[in-house]
Formats: sequence, structure tokens, C-alpha cells
Amino acid sequence: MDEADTVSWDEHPVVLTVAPTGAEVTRDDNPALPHTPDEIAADVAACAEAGAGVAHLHVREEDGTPSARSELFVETVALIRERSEIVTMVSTGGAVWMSMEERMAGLEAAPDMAGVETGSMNFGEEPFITIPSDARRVVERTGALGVALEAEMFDVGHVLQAVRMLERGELPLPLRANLVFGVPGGVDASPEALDAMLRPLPPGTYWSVTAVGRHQRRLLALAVLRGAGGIRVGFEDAVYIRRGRLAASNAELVADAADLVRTLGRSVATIDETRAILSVPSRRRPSTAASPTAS
Ligand code: KMH
Ligand code: ZN
Repeated sequence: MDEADTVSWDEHPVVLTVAPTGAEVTRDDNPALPHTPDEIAADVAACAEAGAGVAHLHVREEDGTPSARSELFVETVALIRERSEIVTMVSTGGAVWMSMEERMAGLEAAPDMAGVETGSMNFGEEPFITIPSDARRVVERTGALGVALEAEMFDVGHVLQAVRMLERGELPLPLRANLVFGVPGGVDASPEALDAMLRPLPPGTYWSVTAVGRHQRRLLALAVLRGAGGIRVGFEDAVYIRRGRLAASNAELVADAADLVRTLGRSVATIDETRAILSVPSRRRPSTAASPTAS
């Protein structure tokens, strides 16, 4: 097996992640952007129907302001779990202006997974800072809560830092790597950049691809062909489904990504397959109808 094969998940179905809200996109960009926990949960349920296995979550105040209120995360995760077994993943990237403590607010919701950034960058015009001790804080807190991690990496140095942290025992195994392309200040959305981001990953690492900007669809297609474990879509990354046409919903973006995966000869992971691939068991509570009555 050559080095390229060691990072191929080609024999597995492709995990689809939806990132429905993010922290930067607004209703001026796409009026269908969900804001409230109810709107996000309904949107995520429709995305699960369309093939999504993971929901990468940020929350908003009702007026759309990015929020670090843990109550909103708690409500959002609970409402999603009422409707679906989809893997819930909270961002600890938050918004560029949030403190590290604010960025970790979503962990209060006891999600299935959380992201962890492994480096700093310019995020467009703004600094987006995660120093090593910040990443270690996220690792410690998620470890204590039994929350699985995905490393969010926007440049080659972030991948190298994740590998360094793994070697030092500062990141737990298995490493789940989300490679992000096209953010101004990070690596570009090109085939060469994909090669560069993959090269440091230890053999067998699960990797998914997120891309923003006009090369998104091409890079996601390339990732599927190169054996990615997963790809990500959603309003956090792109509000257009094709050049000049806004997506009607996050679910439309997920359905489109599912079509792309099948067109390229791979299948889309069910939620059960997603949980097995990511080694993330369900934390959903049994429904009240099924639990014994108290009296
Ligand atoms: N909103 C960005 C500054 C993540 O969720 O891990 C960070 C972000 C990445 O969205
Ligand atoms: Zn995010």
C-alpha cells in the first residue's frame, strides 16, 4: 500500500456533514438561513432526510447575531435529538471576536462531537487565534465530558500541529481531520493544496473536506475521488447551489452533495454508518414514550 492509499476511505460510504449556520453568513446573503434553535433543528432534520450524517453547529440570537449562550446550544441539540439520530457536533471556533471560554459554550449541550482548532490564522480581515494551550483546553474539557473531537484545520501548519499534538499525547486517537480550503488567510481550494494538507496525516486517519468560495464543488468532487471519508456543505460554507443561484435550503445543498457522491461512484453514509465510521455512539436519550413512567 503506498502512502496515498493509507489515507483512502474509498471502500467506505461518504459521510456528509451539514454546517447550517456558521457565524459569518447572514440573511442578506441567503434569506433561508436558520437562526433559532427550532429553525436550526427543523433544518437539520430535513438535512438528515437528505443524507447528512453530521450537523456542525453554531447558534444565533433571534436577530441573527452569532451567540455563545450555552442555553441556545442546549436547546438546539435537544431539539435535534428529538427529531433525528444525526451526529451533533458543536463548533469551538465560534466567531472571531469570541473568547476561548465563549467558544466552548456549546460543550454544555453534551453534544456527540466538538471541533478543535489546532492553529491560528487570519480569517479574512480578522485574527482567528487558537494557541496550543487553547487547543489543549478544548481537548481536556471534551475528554472530561466524553465528547469526541474533530480537528478543524485551515492550513498545512495546523495539520502539522495536530500531528505534533497526537505524538505528544495532547490529542486523543482517533484523529478525525476536517481539512478546510478557500478561507482567505488559509490554504487555497486547489488540488495541490489538498495534497499538501493530506501529506502529514498518519495512515488510516479519517479525513473530510470543507471548501468555501467558487471552487467548492470542484474540490469536494476531487475529495470524493481521492477517497475522502467525508465532505461538508451548508450555508456556513456556501449559500449558492450553482453560480448565480441561491440554495433554497441547507437540505437542498445536502441533496446536491449526495447526488455528487453517487455520480462519482460512491455511496452516502447512513447515520448508523456515519456513527460507525467516526466511532461516535449515540447519546440521544430514549424517548419519553419508551421510558418507564414514574409513579
Ligand atoms: N467562524 C469561524 C471564525 C469552526 O467552526 O471550527 C470559525 C469556524 C470554524 O467556523
Ligand atoms: Zn464552524
